[in-house]
Amino acid sequence: MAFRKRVQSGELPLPNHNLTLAAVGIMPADLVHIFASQLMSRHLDYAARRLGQEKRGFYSIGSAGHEGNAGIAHVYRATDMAFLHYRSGAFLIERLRKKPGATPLWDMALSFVASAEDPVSGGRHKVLGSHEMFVPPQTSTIASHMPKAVGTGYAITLARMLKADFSVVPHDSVVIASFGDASVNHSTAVGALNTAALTAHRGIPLPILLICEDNGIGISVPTPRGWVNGSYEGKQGLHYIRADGTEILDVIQAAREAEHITRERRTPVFLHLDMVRLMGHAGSDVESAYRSLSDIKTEEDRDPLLKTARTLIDEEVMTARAILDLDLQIAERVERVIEQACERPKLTSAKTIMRSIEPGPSALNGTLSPDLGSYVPTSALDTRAHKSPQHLSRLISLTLAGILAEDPRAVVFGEDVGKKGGVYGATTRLQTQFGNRRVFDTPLDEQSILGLAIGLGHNGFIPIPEIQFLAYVHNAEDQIRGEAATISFFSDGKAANPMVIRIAGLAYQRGFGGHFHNDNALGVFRDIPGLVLACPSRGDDAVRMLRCCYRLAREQGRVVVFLEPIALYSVKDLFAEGDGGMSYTYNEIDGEVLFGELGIEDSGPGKSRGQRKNQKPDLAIVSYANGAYLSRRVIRQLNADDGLSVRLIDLRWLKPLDIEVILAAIGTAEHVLVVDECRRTGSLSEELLTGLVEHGCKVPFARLCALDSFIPLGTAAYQVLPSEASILAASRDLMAKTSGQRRGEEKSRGGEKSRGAKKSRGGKESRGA
Ligand SMILES: Cc1ncc(C[n+]2csc(CCOP(=O)(O)OP(=O)(O)O)c2C)c(N)n1
Repeated sequence: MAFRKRVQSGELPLPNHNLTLAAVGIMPADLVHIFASQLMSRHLDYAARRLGQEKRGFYSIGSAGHEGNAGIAHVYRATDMAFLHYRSGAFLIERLRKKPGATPLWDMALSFVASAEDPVSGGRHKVLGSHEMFVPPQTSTIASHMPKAVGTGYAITLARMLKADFSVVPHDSVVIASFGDASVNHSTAVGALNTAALTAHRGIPLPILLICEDNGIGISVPTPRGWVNGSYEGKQGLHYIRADGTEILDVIQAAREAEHITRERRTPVFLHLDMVRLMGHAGSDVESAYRSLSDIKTEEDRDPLLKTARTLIDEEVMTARAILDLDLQIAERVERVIEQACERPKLTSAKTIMRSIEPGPSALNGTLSPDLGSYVPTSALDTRAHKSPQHLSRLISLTLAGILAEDPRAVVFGEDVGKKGGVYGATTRLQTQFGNRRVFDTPLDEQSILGLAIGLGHNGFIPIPEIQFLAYVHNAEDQIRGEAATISFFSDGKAANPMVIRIAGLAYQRGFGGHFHNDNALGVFRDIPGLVLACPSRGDDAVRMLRCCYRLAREQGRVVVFLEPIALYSVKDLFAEGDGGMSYTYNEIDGEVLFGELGIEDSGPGKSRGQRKNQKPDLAIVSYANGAYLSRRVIRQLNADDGLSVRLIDLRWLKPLDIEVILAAIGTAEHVLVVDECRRTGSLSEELLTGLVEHGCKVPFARLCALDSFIPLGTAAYQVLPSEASILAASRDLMAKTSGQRRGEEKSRGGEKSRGAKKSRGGKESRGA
């Protein structure tokens, strides 16, 4: 092995600095400790590569060449939360070894071989992480961890300002994020770095160390020389420090300076470390395909292990012999540990794999917390609002006030939620009541908003971020999909990113048209494992559902999306002007809607209270949000004009859908119409109808969806959305067809075969408009 040969022969790279242990202020024993971490990381890389070749290990991207980052782990405290680049293995090992009795090699080996005993992900992925040592597990998406690292920095500041006793890390902590040089160009990184700089520029303390581990290349594409320093040296709001990441004394010296600035001055530092990438990008990478051999050789000459060995020898801390002995000893230990880890059990059941992502409805049912609604306001204005009928958006702000009052961990933030009280008034007066630390405006960047939510959750808060419009969540989708929602999976349930993301969305707005403010697609949430999607269609439900959503986040660590139908925000009446059918008095709304609980409303002839139980509804309309609102109005007509008894089933909880519960609610209804205001393709009605069919539902059904169109301006929108007219028509159509069908069946029972009868059963889909 080149390392051993060169230590033996004394052919070690010359130092490019004149630092000494004494000048840097590091004890010899500490340097030996760091060196051992570097060696462990390197030998784990060798082992991972070998395991990959033997098809016994997985995902062999390594840390070789980046081991200088162990010096940063040495300088920073074990409670400084770290979101790591996938090449920060040596950092992690040095961090883990700060804990007495730690077994970093064993822990990491279990992760490499995907053993179910892996203490971090439980065998789900090779991750760099440790719950106990404040390293949230991180896998491979580059830059996606940076918004949450910035968010965690803010969360530390906020906890300190609020003197929060629930803070996970000490109030003088710093957060650390490492990333590669090509990653710096990712818009997620650019956004996070910008938010960090902007926060500092606004004079808000932000204790964050941003480490660019610059090896000059991203897979095969070189980063232009001078690009990273040219972009970040002297950038407003960021303190830039550069060091040779292959020289351990240089790293330690830079880390000490960075530590002082981040911890004492609480200012973001951009630490730019020049690294080398050894052994190619990953296990299967043939580096010689895109890099000259002489370039590869030059890099190898800068091997940080050779350089630490040289420093140890020059400073007479270790002899070459002792270094070789230590290397051999670690190599053998890694070998042993890896072989043992290969024997440990793997994950073998879907149930175990998924145990940390399945919401547990039963855990919440029956344990109402009326305390979330018991807030008594002090101002006359708010008292009046509590006691008088209010529309949806005001009821939401009153509910948020109740939550903020009851739980000091709750924080509300987003674009314009502060002074303005939200574009539609859903956060009205919250900042006045709870101050600008608990209710605040954020920069105009959805990734930063959601990253902040994740970061706040990491430090003990229960964040309630707002995304201004549904269409704009797509700008930041990965922060939900790839980050917030995955952490319980990759940590085997040891970590969570609790949050209730409030999103104003869906169509039917009058006066503020066009696609982006009326987006009607939920597909982005529907396939995210573990995510809960709630969507009320009336104000009293919104209050009671939002309370439950908050508890799902607080008590189960769930990522919850609370989708608020914009078009219903200020609707006061249901059937006629002044009837107040969509207005509710907050003080009269008790408790919660349980997770998964449907809204069931029966109406029509013979549907008086006493008779309901035994009557078969002629029709069940299954809907949600605006669809439920429009259906309520149509149902009144169906009751009065058509003499039909109708059951409205308001889904309320759009993900997960519990088909058995929905089937039970349909009960004995003779027809089912699904009214889904979202686009036909990818809409939840696809899943709903598939589920009904799979469960053997024999009731004739039809589906009314929005068309696969974007939403145009003005009244043209109604051409592509379900409307009262189309709901009415679809209901009548369904009833008429099936009565025709029944007549046919009766005929065929009388001896005459009807070919059409069977075919029409099961319901032909209706079109949207
Ligand atoms: C968002 C995203 N896009 C693409 C990739 C595929 N990918 C993995 S590593 C990498 C290069 C990263 O280079 P750099 O940031 O310089 O880090 P290095 O690997 O050199 O340490 C790419 C493109 C990814 N993991 N994530």
